[in-house]
Amino acid sequence: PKREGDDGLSVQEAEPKVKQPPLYRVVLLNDDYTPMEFVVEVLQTFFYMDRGKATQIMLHVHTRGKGICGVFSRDVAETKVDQVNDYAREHDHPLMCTMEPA
Ligand code: TYC
Repeated sequence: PKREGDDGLSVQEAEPKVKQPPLYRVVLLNDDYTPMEFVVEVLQTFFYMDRGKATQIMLHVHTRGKGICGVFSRDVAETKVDQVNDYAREHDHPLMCTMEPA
């Protein structure tokens, strides 16, 4: 940073770098086969929603095609996506979860 009397030649000072980590939306996609109750259970289990909030998000996804489950750092978002997709597959449901830059 320039200061008065700074000829810019003496010292290379470090800028105070306060870079926020990029955030990602975890998105749930609608399909015709996954039971509504299963989706509510997923939202409660992996996103710590209460039953009312989980039902609201599930119905939003059901009617609008997709919906945001939460916003997280990349590592956490990737883990959530894998947890949901693995859990859905284990139960033979086609439910799909993805992530996108927030
Ligand atoms: N559309 C599904 C049904 O009618 C319910 C559903 C909701 C599925 C949300 C996926 O992400 C989803 N049984």
